[in-house]
Amino acid sequence: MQITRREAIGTLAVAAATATLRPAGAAGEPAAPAPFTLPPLPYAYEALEPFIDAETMHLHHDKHHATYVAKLNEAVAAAPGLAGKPLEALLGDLAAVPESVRAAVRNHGGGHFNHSLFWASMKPGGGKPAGALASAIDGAFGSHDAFAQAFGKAALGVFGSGWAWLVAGTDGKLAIETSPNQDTPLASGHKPLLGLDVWEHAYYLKYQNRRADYVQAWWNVVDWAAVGARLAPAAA
Ligand code: MN3
Repeated sequence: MQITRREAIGTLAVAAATATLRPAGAAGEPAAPAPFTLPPLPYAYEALEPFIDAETMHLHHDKHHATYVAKLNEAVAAAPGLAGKPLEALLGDLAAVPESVRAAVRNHGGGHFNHSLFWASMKPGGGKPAGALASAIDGAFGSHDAFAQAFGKAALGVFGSGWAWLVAGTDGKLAIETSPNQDTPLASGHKPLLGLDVWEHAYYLKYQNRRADYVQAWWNVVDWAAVGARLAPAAA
């Protein structure tokens, strides 16, 4: 079997990268296994059709989200003091994360957190807010339609890549906010209840530049029961 020069170089590069990820412990044991894992989708890839297409779900979950998880684990492995800390704690106090890995934790840890919440905020069939959540939305925004309009406007206003959020603030009141890149509401002490990914990778295959159509379609697959379940702990 012939090994091309390119393959040989690739193999060496992988070996070198692996070696740097495994600082020798006293007994030469490999570093502890990285703790963060890619959660499986709670539904089939095609379950959100026709609003979100299966190909986008495959790429978005299996490639984009998986990469955030892998790079977050690399960052945590490079800063041993972070091992075992919950992701929410890291993202809620980025100043406490060593500067050498702070940007990586912010970007890839944020990516992991945001996407985990995103998958768990959708389901086929969607629905409408009910109970305490519906009351809180009416109280904060006047009506569900007024909320949806304001949220959509915020989502369309995100310049470049980012997220639109429904959050519970430190006072427990509901609010709409946006974040750039993979920044999370946790960084400002807010509890995210619902997030919409408006990076182009979330919609470009099906909607191209029509972000407004994507936002409008997304309302059909929001799992309001899941959002409502986050409300009680947030307000407590
Ligand atoms: Mn995304």
